[in-house]
Amino acid sequence: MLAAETTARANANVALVKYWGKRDAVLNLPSTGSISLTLAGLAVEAAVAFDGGVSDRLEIDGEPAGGEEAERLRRFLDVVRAEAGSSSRARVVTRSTVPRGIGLASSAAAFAAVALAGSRAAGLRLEPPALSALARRGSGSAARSVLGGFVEWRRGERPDGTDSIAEPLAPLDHWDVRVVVAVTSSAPKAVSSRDGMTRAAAAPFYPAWVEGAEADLAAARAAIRARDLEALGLVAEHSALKMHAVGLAARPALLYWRGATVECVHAVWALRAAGTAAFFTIDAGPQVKVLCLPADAARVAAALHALPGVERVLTCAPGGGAQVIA
Ligand code: 2P0
Repeated sequence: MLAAETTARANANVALVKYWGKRDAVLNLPSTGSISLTLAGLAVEAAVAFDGGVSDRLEIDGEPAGGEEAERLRRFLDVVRAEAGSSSRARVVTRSTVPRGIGLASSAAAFAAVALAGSRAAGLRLEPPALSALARRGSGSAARSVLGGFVEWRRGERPDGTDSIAEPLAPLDHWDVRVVVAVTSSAPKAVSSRDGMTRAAAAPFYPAWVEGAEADLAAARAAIRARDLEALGLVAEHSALKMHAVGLAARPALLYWRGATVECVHAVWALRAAGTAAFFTIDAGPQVKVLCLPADAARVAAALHALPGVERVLTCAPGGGAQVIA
């Protein structure tokens, strides 16, 4: 007997120590662990019902899903069906408050929401570790969006990935910080994260990237525990710059930045030189995300907004984990 339609909501997350490279591309097992902060307000809601029919019917933000996006969602529904021992086709409707395809982690929020809604709709009640492992199959970073606040996704050692799951590093109320997002381009990115990771893995600096991860993870864990913004911010900048440096040395080279991205980096360093604790990170796109304290968020947002090429600025507080809402 299959459950009726279930709706779940999940937030995007920003990695402070990055996931960039896979040890298994089918199971989305990472070469390194990563640490993130889940962000309030950048959410995806997913309604899923396994209601039979001849094929999966998929709607994303009011439009029928197509192409690679639809294929990826169908493959993920096959994983949910395999876990639930079901062959029933599904109806999936997702609605996003994250601008899509511009490097604001909409796939993390989407696959975390579909994993929760889909597993419940298929009659499964997964605990967070199993839910994280399921979400990971849709998109690696979705493993982290299952949980709220500061989260670590463990690399894991097992070939089946059962130990490559996200764990909470601190409860949501442990430390109130802000992430100010400067959007420098709304154009869809030219190279997907998946392809970027494949290219990076063949780059000459990749072994150094993997080797440095454990030290970065340890520093970030300690900084979060101690609520030490400078320590966390400095390791976040270092992790992001190393990730992008690996891409620069790849063949063909991988450069996600635009001119305004670089201007944001300099603006963050200028804020810091003038006494404001602000630290950037950059994902697989040209947007810049700036970690700061709540009291400094308006100043940081104003400084970024004033830069030529910055289209808009969003300020996000820490957000909660994935939830069933209907
Ligand atoms: C992260 N990114 O840790 C890194 C940093 C982008 C840069 O995870 O192939 O959509 O689905 O596992 O999770 C974005 O990549 O990639 C990402 P897949 P995903 O947030």
